[in-house]
Amino acid sequence: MSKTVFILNGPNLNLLGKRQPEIYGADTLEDVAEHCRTTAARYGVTIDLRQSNHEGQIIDWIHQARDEAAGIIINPGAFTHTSVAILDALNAYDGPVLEVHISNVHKRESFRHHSYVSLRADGVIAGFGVQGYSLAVDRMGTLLQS
Ligand code: CA2
Repeated sequence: MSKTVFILNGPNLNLLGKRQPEIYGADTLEDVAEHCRTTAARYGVTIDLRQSNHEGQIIDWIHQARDEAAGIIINPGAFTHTSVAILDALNAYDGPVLEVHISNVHKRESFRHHSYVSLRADGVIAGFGVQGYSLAVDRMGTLLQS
């Protein structure tokens, strides 16, 4: 049976491709899902991409991943910088975790420089635009092969 990777997206990322293209680009989350599926197919991996504006929903999905996902790729949006609860949920997950940010958070306001999720993430990608998701899938495919 093929391995499933959850790609979890936090608040406001449903607006991807619809607002602020100068920061986040023109691709929608559906475009991102399609690119990720193309990359994942090379590794025989299935992608399950989800987005929520609600912290508790993201935590429930991380718990679900304990039984259903071989790895998690997460862009927690603004929860990156605030959520100890998401960090705690990820700490209870055994598989590889990769953190993605579309923008280069280190080039932006100082409150975006700290990430709670990075304390758990096995790798972090920032500032590669939405291509960062496909790069993370590539890395996840490699990690799941070994
Ligand atoms: O760069 C990233 O991927 C972020 O995780 C995006 C978050 C931001 O709070 C983080 O600091 C960095 C914001 C997501 C908002 O997404 C939008 C997309 C299109 C239009 C408006 C918002």
